[in-house]
Amino acid sequence: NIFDVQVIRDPTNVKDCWYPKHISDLDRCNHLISKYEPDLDQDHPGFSDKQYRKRRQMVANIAFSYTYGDPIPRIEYTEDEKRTWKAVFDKVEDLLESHCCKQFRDILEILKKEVGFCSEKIPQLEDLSNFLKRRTGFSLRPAAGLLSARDFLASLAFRVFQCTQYIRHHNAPHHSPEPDAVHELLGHVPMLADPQFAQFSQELGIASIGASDADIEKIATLYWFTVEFGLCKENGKLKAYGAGLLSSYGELLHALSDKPEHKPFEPSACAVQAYQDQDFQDIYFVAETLEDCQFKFRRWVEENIRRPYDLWYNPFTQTLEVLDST
Ligand code: TIH
Ligand code: FE2
Repeated sequence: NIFDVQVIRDPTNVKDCWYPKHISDLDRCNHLISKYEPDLDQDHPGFSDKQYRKRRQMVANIAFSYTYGDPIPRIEYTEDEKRTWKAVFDKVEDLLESHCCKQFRDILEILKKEVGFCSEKIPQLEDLSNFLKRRTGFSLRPAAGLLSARDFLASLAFRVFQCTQYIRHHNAPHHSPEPDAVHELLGHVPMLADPQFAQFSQELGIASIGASDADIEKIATLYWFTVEFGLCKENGKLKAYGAGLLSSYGELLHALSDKPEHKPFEPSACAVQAYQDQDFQDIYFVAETLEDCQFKFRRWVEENIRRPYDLWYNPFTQTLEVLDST
């Protein structure tokens, strides 16, 4: 079983004494959390579909053999997979004006013009990675599944976004219990092409480097309620900017309805809020603006995350450097 690699590589040894210093060290930041995989989770829509599981493993294998600097291998997607992409894409487009934030709407236009983003074909990671490099310096690398929060957040410090490449099961296009390529490409990529949001994402990553397990949990929770499931205001109306909403028309409708609770974004409350990772959220945090969310997060990090050193990312060498405070 290819998922056994997580047992061989022990993440607990990594955390105290090791963190990625150069972008190529992300080759070692790929520990998987396998609880929601179709092989193990009976509620997964692909659990009883042998063919789906085989396909999933094949695509995941690309990520297992990927190393820094490789072009991301292209995938020939099946007709089923293309239909699933189209079903989500078309539906989200219907909800674009009424439900999605301006940053997302604007960049979707650019993606359509510049890389032929459309409902008819599933974009390739390599093409979108190149697009992002030009826009914000973000790049993508393939991931085999859901990664540990520590590894996933660490990659953000390097402006690297780890992306799954397989497609959700065709029986449940409206919501996937785990990340898939529809979620990454439709939900995350447009937002990572926005300079301010890219900066915020990187700051989440840098805050996580060398943090304690308890702090990682808080930063991951903040990540969850912002980058994944964040709402913001636009001319007094609620809009979605979280990728988990922008790639799930089921939850997008739910999030802006009056069913869930909406709370103002406040990092110290948000960081300890219990979250739902199998179904729609019961609660969403609403930012005044994305800038406001970034400022509040920054202040929270300064006041709450203690580390014996300061770090900054040197983009010329793609290295995290320790700032000597003595
Ligand atoms: N629920 C999201 C979707 O259907 O697109 C995928 C996920 C985002 C975060 C966790 S799972
Ligand atoms: Fe995500």
